[in-house]
Amino acid sequence: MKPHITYQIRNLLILFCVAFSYQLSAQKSIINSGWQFTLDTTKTNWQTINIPHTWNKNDAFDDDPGYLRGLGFYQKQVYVPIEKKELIHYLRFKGVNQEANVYVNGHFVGNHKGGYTAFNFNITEFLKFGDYNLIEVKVDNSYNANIPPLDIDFTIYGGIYRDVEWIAIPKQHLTLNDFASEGFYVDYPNVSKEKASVEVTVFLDNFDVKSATNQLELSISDADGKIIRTETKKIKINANTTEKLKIHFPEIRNPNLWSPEHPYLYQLQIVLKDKNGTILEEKSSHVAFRWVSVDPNKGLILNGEPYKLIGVNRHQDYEGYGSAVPMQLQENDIYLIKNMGSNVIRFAHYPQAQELYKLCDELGLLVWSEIPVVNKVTNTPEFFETSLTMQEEHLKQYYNFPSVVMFGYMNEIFLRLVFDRTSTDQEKEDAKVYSYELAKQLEDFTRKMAPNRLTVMALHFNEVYNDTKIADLSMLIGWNLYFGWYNDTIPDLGIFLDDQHKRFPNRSIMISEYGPGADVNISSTTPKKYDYTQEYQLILHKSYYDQVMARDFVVGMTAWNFADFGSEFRGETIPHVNQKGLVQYNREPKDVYYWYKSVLNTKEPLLHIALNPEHPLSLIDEDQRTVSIFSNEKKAEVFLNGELIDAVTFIDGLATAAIPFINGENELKVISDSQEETKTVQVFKTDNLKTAHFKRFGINLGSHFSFYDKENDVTFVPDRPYSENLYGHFDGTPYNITKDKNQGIPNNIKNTEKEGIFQTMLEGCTSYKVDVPDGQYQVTLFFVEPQIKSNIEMIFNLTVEKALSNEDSKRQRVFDVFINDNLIESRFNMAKTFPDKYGVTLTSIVNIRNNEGLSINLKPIEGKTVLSGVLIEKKD
Ligand code: GCB
Repeated sequence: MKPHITYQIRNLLILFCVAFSYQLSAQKSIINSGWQFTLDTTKTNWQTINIPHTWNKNDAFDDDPGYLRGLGFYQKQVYVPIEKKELIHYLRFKGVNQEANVYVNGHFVGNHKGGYTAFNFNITEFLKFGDYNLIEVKVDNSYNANIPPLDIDFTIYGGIYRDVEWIAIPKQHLTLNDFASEGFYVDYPNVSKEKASVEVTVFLDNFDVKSATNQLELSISDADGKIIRTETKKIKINANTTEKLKIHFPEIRNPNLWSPEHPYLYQLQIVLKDKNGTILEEKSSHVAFRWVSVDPNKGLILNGEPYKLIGVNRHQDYEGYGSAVPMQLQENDIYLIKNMGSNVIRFAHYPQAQELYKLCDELGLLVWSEIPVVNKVTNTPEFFETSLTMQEEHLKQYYNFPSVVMFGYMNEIFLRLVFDRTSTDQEKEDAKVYSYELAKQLEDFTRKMAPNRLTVMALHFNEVYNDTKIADLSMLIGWNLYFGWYNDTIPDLGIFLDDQHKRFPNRSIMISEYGPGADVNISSTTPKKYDYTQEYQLILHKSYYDQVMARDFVVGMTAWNFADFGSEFRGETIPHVNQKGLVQYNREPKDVYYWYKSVLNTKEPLLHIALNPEHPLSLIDEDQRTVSIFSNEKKAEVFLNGELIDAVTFIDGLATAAIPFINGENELKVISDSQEETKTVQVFKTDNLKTAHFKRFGINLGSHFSFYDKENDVTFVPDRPYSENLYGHFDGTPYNITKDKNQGIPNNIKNTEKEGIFQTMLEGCTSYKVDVPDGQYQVTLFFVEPQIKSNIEMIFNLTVEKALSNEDSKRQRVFDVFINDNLIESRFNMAKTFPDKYGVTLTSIVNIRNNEGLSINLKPIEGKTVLSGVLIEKKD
């Protein structure tokens, strides 16, 4: 008996202690694991998933146009022990795209609109203690005219894609009800080199039915952890009320100033205690001393000195994950951005994970943060209210990150208006008025709520922003400028900037977006506008950098975009992806990333040869190939296959060397002052195909660029007019190639990942010749019907383009296909056979004899012929 009683007492004691400790301190758990999820509205077919989660990570990239925008259901059982009855319980959702309805045990708890800010719900009254509790979340990512963003160039991935937290907290605590903020706000009434002051405003909730006396202890420590300031406040909070407290710290003399080069952080600690001195809750925040302003002539002024902003925009999605990206990968982005030498990030077009802002504080990156009111406004009280609430959440949730220097609220708000072909003139005028009205409300609200930040708005290249005077609202204007891509030419940038500065001398401006699309598989020795080559990307970025650096009045520039990102309807050379990234969708750098790094990051030595060892090079009738080398050092020596061939000097991070590659394997080595890099590439080099040895030879018809085809491990060479002993066309013209666009057809080509070959083509070619040696070959011809109307044509288009008429889209082209006089396809008619733009290949085995070479003849019966590519594989 005795031991039994002892056990009972011991157990009771344990229970008591546990219950006691539950009552005393706040607990936060991340409840991401093991949710049930279904898309089925009958709420069956549940599958077990973990958060972060999105239901669009695959369907936004497949061949079917569109992606699921609708309802998704999540549920989870959570056991809440009886001992937690005395606590207040909150669910915190850090990001649910885009509308959430939350239920606990069947009771409706709350609704939240907007996919990029956090929200908290107090669920205490719905809980069963000592029992399982069913949490249900209905998520909707359908188009909703009352929730921004409406119409955009990025995929709206549906789902609970950021952490879910369960917060169990004593009855007195820093409020969780102030737009899901931390319940306190750090301000800096004045900061200078000599002194800095800190003021903290805290909101305390008392959920008890009786008043409580609490103690609030605040301290500031320096970067070594030494406490340099403390303040203590006793406070009585009445039952069921919220109390506001302002705490001023005595000035700090000679503060360590924060900047990207010197990201010195102090730490604020807030401890809430009950009247017995027991800790109820602890919170902390970075504290950093810096001051920022803008000057229309000198640009940004940071801590009293002009400071040029050079950096990137960032979208949050990632190859293979959609928006549900593990935090580690997201944080790596911030390291990559910092290592490139950036000093600024624009989190476009929406607030991103708070962890990233924390890292920007720590690493030293100035931040522009904004809400997704993009391209268009709906003129309803609901849209206005949702936008303002979103901005309130945004400002309050991100207020305490000292890296945030700019708060934005709108991007290219007249984009749709300018390309709108259906509204009446009056409707368009009205849109200008109500969009301005929302901008004014958001601007005033932002200035009031965040008085020490710069307000900012991004505009697209159009006079409407000046005419409506919307461009005069914010303290800083960001122009999204695509000269050399959507508009005009690269040097037009400077002309535009000078003109704006002259006409609006009191305005502070920066370039908030710029950049061309680029595909690492596409390359050219003669890069052209809108061709997706990495070479053109480099030319454009380099020139923009020079033009911005030459103008003191320009605050700076943020490249569009740090990484390629998902935009479902885009028909780029990688469909569904916007390819303007400095790094690829999987974050592997493109060449231009290294160039930026060589100019901007002077701390780490860098040397990079712009050659991908996995891509074989084809040099046809080309003695040497110019290769770019990036370095932040001064000089380097270049060796080919062990022999010194050149000595180069780096100017603005770049040197080029003409390399006389030989046929076969080549080892290119570059040695600079402190580093060396070697790249080994396979080269197919010939000036006479008849005597050349190759396994595969590919030609990209109708195009000036080469395309690396991973599947066949061959680089398709650019097209050319026929010359003897080589290859080329006798007639035909490149389809849809203009001086401004060199992509061919801007569409997803179904059934293939070789858009780089299919999108460009020769039209009207009847005769093509390749002078291969005698032998047996497998010959594959690549075709697509360019005029079949895709279900969704390129709808995000910043140029006014004629849509295909139905007549055009039905037009048929019928032709016979011959290889060396053998009819291999009769009455070939893709419009008749395929409902959409399919990548179609015809493959035949061909014997070449008597030195006759390979001839491809296309005989038109109706309309003009088309041919996109040729692949020749040696069989014997
Ligand atoms: C813009 C938009 C951005 C687009 C970008 C583009 O001006 O602000 O959302 O993604 O252009 O790539 O066209």
